[in-house]
Amino acid sequence: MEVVDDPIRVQTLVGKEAVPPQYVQPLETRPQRIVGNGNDNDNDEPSPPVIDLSKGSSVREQLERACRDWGAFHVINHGVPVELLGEMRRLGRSFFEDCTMDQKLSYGCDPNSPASEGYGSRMLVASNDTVLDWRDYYDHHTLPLSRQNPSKWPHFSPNYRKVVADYSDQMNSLAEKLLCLISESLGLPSSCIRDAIGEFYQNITVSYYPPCPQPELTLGLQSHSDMGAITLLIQDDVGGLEVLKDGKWVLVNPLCDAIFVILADQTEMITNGQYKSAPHRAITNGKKARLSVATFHDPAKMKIISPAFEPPKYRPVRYGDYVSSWYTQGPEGKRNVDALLI
Ligand SMILES: O=C(O)CCC(=O)C(=O)O
Repeated sequence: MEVVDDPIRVQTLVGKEAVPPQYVQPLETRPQRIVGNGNDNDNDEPSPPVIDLSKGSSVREQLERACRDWGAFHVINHGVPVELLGEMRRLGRSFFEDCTMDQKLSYGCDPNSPASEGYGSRMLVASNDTVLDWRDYYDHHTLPLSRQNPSKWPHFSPNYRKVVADYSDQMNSLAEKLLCLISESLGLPSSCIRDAIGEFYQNITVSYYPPCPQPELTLGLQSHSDMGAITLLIQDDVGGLEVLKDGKWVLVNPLCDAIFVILADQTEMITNGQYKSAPHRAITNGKKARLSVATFHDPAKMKIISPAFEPPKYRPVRYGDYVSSWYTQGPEGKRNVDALLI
């Protein structure tokens, strides 16, 4: 990977009349909707399913349909205290809005080390020529515990580190539960996908999308599918997350107490493509800043991932090699997982 320049913090561009040229998307990837202009969600547009996890035996059937048709869905009655979701959103936003730029930069991540922990602005960018995302973020390395070092997390508020640690625990439990239910929904032993992934490597990324003067030209986050096993995402009420469904971008309506589940590439491979990882992206907003918190659950770099069904449709891959190629070439939708198809 080429050495990238020190990133511009997108927050420092707020107030400009036009976006700098490096943020202008080519015509074919520009958003089709402007959130907040009345065309947020066309009435005929399908919406990702909402699954009530307290509903006992019908949950597996609903999961099966959602995983086959969407690769993404909301869960409610998920067991995570909704106050914790609110606190995570509130403190995440406070880091970006209440800390000075010097305070934030004291946590700056290394722009030349993929997924390095800390405050950053260009995580998914392969080279200096790539169109930039209209996003700043804070990435926390939370699991396994041997990798967790809370002194690398902001401490502008006495609660921040505790909330991140509690949030990590809760997301870990929910991700385990969901992978078990997803295995069962395919007739596999409950622990099948969980065992194939092994110990979770968990990252929590708080993304902050400042108001953008030209939302019609930009993306907050380019189209990608997630690399690992399963992502659990919460957002605020602004809206801007889209998932690709049957070739069309569909807006994911913010549901305050729900958690949005996104299947990632290793789950697609383990299920031999029966369940697909969901391409998604974030669009920007002309007036309001938007916040999301995505919690990624990935295998260890040494883990070899292969399909749990015969005949396999994907070549086995060492997860570390998968990550390297993802960061070297850039995500571009699902090109990395598609490259492993036999
Ligand atoms: O902001 C969002 O809703 C999307 C975040 C996301 O896809 C990511 O962090 O990988």
